[in-house]
Amino acid sequence: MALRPYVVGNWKMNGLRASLAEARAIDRVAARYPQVDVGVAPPYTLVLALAEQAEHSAVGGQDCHAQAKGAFTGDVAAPMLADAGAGFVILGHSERRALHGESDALVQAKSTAALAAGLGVILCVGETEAERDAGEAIKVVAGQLKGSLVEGAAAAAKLAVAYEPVWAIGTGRVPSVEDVAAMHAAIRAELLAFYGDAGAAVRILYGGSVNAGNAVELLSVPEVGGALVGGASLTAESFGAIIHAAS
Ligand code: G2H
Repeated sequence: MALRPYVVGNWKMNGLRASLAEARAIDRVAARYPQVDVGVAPPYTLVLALAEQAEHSAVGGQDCHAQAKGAFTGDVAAPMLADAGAGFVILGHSERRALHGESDALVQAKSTAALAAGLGVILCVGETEAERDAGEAIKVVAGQLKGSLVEGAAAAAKLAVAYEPVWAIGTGRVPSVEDVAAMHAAIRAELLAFYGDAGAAVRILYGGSVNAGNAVELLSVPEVGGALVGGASLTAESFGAIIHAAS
């Protein structure tokens, strides 16, 4: 099954109102590639403004709470993201798992909340360097999927999985093409086992030091259906080159 390429920028904790101009430039690039689904996940403070100006790209959150509302100071709920114009949310990013202690069960609860709010979910998984060195990368990622996927074909239809090896994030290092291919094939197998036929339509993105120079090679790997991009998504020039590579 040929799936539409999906390229998503994760701006992490970067971006002020001045960045709205860069987002407009990204949106203009997206307009030139209607065959590619393009998304940008800015900090919460910019979600509404980006969503109001975006015409050819989707806007997403980088996290959400597992509850729809309540006394959770500092948190943002999935319905709030949807209300601000977000169409998706990134969940389970390794920075959330490492710095905020997020477990697979919490990521699953957040995914349930996001789906209930009508948001698409980009579920991040990935092994640490020690886990890869121990030969356990595929086992670790399979465990993360089993622990955090939400059941049902409706959930599968709103899901993308992002494979992001922790040791490749922001480091300039990327796995070999063979290792990416093996992991993406393993993720596809897990999705088919969990969702049945609906698992074939879930896009599997690669993330971790994707840039304009390596995007063509990474995106040509079987089962790599797009990219989750951090640093290189902050300018329309570099992100645009990655969108072009996906087209
Ligand atoms: C991985 C990625 C975006 P970067 O976290 O999610 O960031 O491309 O900077 O490694």
